[in-house]
Amino acid sequence: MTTALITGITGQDGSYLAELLEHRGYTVHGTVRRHQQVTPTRHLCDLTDTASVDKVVDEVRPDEIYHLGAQTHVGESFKSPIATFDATGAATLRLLEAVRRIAPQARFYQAATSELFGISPAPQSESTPFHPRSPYGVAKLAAYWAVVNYREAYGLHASNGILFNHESPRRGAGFVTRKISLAVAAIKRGDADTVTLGNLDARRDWGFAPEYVDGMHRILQHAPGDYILATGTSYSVRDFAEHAFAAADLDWADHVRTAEAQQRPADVPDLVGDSSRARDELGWVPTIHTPELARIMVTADMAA
Ligand code: G4F
Repeated sequence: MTTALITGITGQDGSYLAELLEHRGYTVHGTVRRHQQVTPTRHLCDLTDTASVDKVVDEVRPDEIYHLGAQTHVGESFKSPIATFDATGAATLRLLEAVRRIAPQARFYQAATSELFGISPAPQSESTPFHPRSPYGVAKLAAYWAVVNYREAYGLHASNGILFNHESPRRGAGFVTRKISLAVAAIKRGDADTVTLGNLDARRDWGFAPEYVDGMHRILQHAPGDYILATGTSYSVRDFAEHAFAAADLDWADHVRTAEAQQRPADVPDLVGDSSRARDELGWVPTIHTPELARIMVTADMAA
């Protein structure tokens, strides 16, 4: 039986990935940050503490590691840049060091991100230059190169999945898609009348998270390398709001307000991924695009 270790197992991607791997016959372990959540397969682990990271790798001795745990809020990273770097950049190095010393045969997946591309023009592929625009992006850039370095220097089976935005009804409320879908549901119920957003012009390539965790698994079954997962389509935040409100028979323009306070010191204007490599080498093909995604999220929040 194959044993997997997922850092960040309680997050959107971690929860979908755990379900997928268990369905495929894996024994799945995960790291959690709170004592109350500890079970025989859920290990208390602080990714900013080297001894804690070493301990979990030693206890689990995984065949596959999916490193998803991080401080993943881009806006928040401007307020806590150093804590973000530690939990997102240095943590990856801690885990790679633990793998190199304790479980060098383990396959290692790192949750890289389209935020690496920042202001590089769309569409972005694996050969597009990186130009991150936030402390989060900078930390993820360090993590990306740490994975490449440990692959080249020590021969680890280590890969980066450069995932473009991927969402679902399990997405945290601090991300723009879920903020909008929750607001639509609240407005429809009569509990609110407006939602206040920041940059409506930012364009993202939004896909459906369950399809992306399948891509993560495919990446680790292949020779190590770096892969983009994206739909290849681009919509603005305004477009997403329009689709989400329309799914509840509402007009977004009646309910969306904007405020300077929601803007970031630097934003990423336009992300559209070219995932040809993943399609060709992994057979990974996403099927859900932004209009359907918005409908799925709004329907789930209205039913909750
Ligand atoms: O939903 P967002 O916060 O996601 P963002 O910044 O693209 O990052 C997400 O995707 C990355 C993959 O590319 C991950 F690496 C990362 O961890 C995270 O999961 O913001 C999307 C866009 C931004 O341009 C932001 O400025 O929406 C804009 N936006 C406009 N109003 C807003 C809001 N974002 C948030 N969170 N809240 C708003 O009110």
